[in-house]
Amino acid sequence: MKDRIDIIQGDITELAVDAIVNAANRGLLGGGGVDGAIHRAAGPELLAVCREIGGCPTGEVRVTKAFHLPSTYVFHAVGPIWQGGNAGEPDLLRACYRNALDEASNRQLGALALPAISCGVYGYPHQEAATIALNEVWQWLVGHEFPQKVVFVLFDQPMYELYQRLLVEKAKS
Ligand code: AR6
Repeated sequence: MKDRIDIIQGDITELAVDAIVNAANRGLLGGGGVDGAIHRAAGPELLAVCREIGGCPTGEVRVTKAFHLPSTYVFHAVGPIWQGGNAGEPDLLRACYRNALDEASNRQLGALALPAISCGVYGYPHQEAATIALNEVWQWLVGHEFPQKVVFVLFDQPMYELYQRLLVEKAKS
């Protein structure tokens, strides 16, 4: 599976892939972090269609076009806010990844790019979140042809190195 997973450091808004995933909030009306960057780069048309959608529960995903972004779609995933770990956060984070992968699979997409959902403002511990992300993607790819490739896009170097290390460990196990 390792050959179907890429880990890069960078800005997800610059990727010309089939779909990028946004770490959104339940209102779907933009915000800071990767959400803010995606809305700025996509343009006001994105906010208009998000407003029509009218929100999204935690753990679920809503799909829009990507407008001025170089990708084709934006999958808006709402990650859990970290509250100490006993409020269902792991299941909700797993659901985000699975629902995004399911949308990519249904559309038979080539490449899906994922940020570190919940690892910024939402405060999810990085190692736990990265382990969930890699496990869910790995498991999905074992059982599905699509998406053909998953690209984890990490904004900063420590997060990039964490994902690299965990993927090497996963590939050995
Ligand atoms: N490309 C890739 N990753 C990025 C980018 C980028 N351009 N910008 C930031 N990151 P966050 P969350 C990383 O806070 O924790 C927003 O206000 C960042 O370094 O964007 O799920 C929303 O509107 C971090 O590792 O998302 C919600 O209200 C990761 O993306 C709330 O924040 C996620 O950080 C969602 O919080």
